[in-house]
Amino acid sequence: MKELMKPIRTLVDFKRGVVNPDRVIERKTSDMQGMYADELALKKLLSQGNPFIYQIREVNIPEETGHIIYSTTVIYPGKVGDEYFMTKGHFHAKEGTAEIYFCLEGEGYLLMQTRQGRVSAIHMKPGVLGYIPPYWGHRTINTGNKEFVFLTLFPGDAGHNYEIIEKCGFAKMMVEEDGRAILKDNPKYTSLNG
Ligand code: S6P
Ligand code: ZN
Repeated sequence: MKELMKPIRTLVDFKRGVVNPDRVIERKTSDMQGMYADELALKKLLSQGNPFIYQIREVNIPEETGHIIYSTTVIYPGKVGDEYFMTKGHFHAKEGTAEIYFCLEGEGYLLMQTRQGRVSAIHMKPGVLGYIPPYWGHRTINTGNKEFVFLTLFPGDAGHNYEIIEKCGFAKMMVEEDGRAILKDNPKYTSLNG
């Protein structure tokens, strides 16, 4: 029998996320190349200091069946052209695994998409829990003017597949128009089915 793992106590600050993470992953503008519709606006932002877009604060949990991995993400406020700061987005490598997102601070959208191009979006604000069913790729977008912070929980063996989104993008994008966040067709989207 495997040795029993010890229980873990994690302190989560609603404004900053996991207080003492084992690992912090930072994504800058340069990590998001090809993901925004307005490539000139992205280049401009790169020349203006390559700002951080988001940060993930992770706790060490074994990436194995039976475990539940959890972490917090902070997406900073900002835009690339008219398009709001967002995460890269991914499918789980084991696509039949679900995930829970729980908003702690700020506001934004949880944008989801199937391999067939079906799209769904949930407006997130503190207290809203978004359930991502199996087989839905997911990306989050900060449409507010302060940090958008959320907690995520997913099966230990889910894994991540970034390639589909890197190759095809999302069918929809979230842009500011007349001071409001609206969901528009993404001109750069290419369907997986050709
Ligand atoms: C992991 C979960 C989140 C994201 C994080 C950053 O399954 O969905 O923790 O990893 O929000 O997004 P991304 O797309 O860069 O991994
Ligand atoms: Zn995920």
